[in-house]
Amino acid sequence: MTARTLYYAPGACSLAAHIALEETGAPFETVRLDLARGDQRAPEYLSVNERGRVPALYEDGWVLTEVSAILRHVARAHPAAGLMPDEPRAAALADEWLGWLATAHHVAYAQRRRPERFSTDEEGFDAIRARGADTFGDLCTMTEVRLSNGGWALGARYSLVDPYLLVFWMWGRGPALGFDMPGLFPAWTAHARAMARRPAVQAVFAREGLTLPA
Ligand SMILES: N[C@@H](CCC(=O)N[C@@H](CS)C(=O)NCC(=O)O)C(=O)O
Repeated sequence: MTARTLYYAPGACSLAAHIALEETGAPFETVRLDLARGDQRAPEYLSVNERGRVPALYEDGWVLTEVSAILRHVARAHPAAGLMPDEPRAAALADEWLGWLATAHHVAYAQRRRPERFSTDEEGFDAIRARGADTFGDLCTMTEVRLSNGGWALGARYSLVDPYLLVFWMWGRGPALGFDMPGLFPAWTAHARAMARRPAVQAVFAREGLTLPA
């Protein structure tokens, strides 16, 4: 049996990997990092992931980072969990979702929260924050349209995309953006509520100390 440890921070993008692992039913351990305290920059963690970010998945002396890579790896390693579609176009659409979420939603949120990553000119930080919030709002609208037929990201079947979508719904609701997600994005909120009914999601939210979408 593979010995696995997920390094995560509560409510961070690592939440997607955490849910996917829990969905497989296979055992794993967790190490919780406090990003506000700077645990991600401590030498012990930099020896796991030299980039100082979560998530990181440790497996038998091997480390994998990047949310989308961990999601794909976990899904492939546990085909019985049904997280990765076999049909080529469904698999391609899953890849499309993962790429979009990682490069658009996550980056817009980083502009909102971490303008110093995008400019050395402190006078421009407010403009970067505002642009990040606007872009994230536009991305929420586009996500809402894609989910407007109801169901999961890929339609009728649950997949590795759905836990990742939940991360960004949570961030939209969170203090940095404070969007009225149920009022503005009802289809995405229905998706978040469906996620909240899954036992794996409930277990992970309890472990991370998060409040389920209501
Ligand atoms: N491209 C990476 C981004 C990982 C990332 O930025 N993680 C954030 C939490 S969501 C983090 O560790 N931030 C800590 C920091 O920036 O110091 C991925 O998709 O996994």
